[in-house]
Amino acid sequence: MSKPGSTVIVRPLPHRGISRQTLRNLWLAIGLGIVGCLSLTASAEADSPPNIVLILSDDQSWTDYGFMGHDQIETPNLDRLAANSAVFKRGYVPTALCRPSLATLATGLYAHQHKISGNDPSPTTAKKNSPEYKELQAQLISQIDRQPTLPKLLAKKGYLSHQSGKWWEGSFQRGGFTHGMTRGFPERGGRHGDDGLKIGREGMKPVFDFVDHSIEEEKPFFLWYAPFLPHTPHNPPARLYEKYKAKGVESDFVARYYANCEWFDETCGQLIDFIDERGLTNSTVYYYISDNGWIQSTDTKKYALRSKQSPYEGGTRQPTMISWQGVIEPGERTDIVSSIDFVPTMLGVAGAEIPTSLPGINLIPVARDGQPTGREIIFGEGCAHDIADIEDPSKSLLYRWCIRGDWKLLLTYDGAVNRYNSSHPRTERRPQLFNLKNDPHENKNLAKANPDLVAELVQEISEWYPVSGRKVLTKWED
Ligand SMILES: [Ca+2]
Repeated sequence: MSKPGSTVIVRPLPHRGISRQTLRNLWLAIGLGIVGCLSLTASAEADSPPNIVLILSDDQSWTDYGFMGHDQIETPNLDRLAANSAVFKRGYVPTALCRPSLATLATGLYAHQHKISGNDPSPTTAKKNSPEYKELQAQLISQIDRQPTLPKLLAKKGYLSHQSGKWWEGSFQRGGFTHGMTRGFPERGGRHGDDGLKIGREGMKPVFDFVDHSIEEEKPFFLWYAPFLPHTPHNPPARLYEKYKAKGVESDFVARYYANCEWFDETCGQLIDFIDERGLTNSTVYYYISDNGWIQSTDTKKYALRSKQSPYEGGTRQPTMISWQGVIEPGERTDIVSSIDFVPTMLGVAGAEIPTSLPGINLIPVARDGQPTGREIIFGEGCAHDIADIEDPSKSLLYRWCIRGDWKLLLTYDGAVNRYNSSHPRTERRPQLFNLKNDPHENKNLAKANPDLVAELVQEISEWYPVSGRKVLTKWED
């Protein structure tokens, strides 16, 4: 946002008692750069940076939205958000599993860095519910204490922050939230959210009360809105289930999942409308993503292969939206982005320093007006649901992948799986190379025909970070 030259310090007025139109015009002026030759360090110097709302879906495939072209699932509220957003249809999460994916959003780090690489300590290392196992659970949560999480960093800029929905790292305070719903491990039901999981499914009051509290306190706020939706249980209101049956969805399991997607969308609409009714739309930045994919099995409650937990697109691809009315020009962006960008982007929004140790980038310039990101490649990794060694994620390493342009290379490792073996058949141990433009569902492995490209991308993955002690095939072998 800033250019060389004389600096004008822009100080948006406190939230209460200002004209919304004034604020809107101010951000509009900043966004469009129509303030002549004067430079602006708007958020960096602002007394009151914008509010931040993370809307985090849980277990939803990249295809399953109206704005992504689904022909049956209705998501009118997220479609409305998309119409007001920079939409990155080629967004990704680096891991396709709830807990590591959420930890990445909280820390801005990859799983091998924050070390919360799976959902649970492996029950093969200590019997579940034994004192030894509880000790491992506590050890895993303690990883979050070592990280300067986004709520902690935003607190330094005067933000209040609220956790609702999914949260695995103990109580909300452990993540640095000032307010929240989850009591967390070792409390009963504290594995992944306890009371937090009521949000959306049982109303929005805790979030709305927190927003009003922040207005009262005249402080900017950060909302972690991560409802347990469309995640199982797929128990939607009957009106929604019947709607999808009436549309001709044959499988009851699929109809329930589709209905849960719309149920989730309804709660997003309630949140967006509430913020608008409070006059905060133009002083609020929205970031939208899902933590991992889900492809509903047609004849069981479970997910199909190549979705949740998987390094294929059905697990990792996630449309990503950033909305900041008056600043960000809505429209599609073709850049490939990753959820590792969430933390640096929001630190930039808040005018906070972005630690150079973070692997992601601030997406506001590309979101605002399409400036190139300068990044040509993104990376991801998949570790087992059950963590074999809390201090050494490589013991559970199953996959690493990268995407450069239209090409994706996927490498398969021999880390310990423990439970969920059926989610990781690993029937192809050789490199897998896909052209995502021609083959978005990764049906045709082109590795054999393109050895040079495979070697180049293997080199990129090796340089991302070294792995030792794991077997991996990096060349095609007949
Ligand atoms: Ca999930």
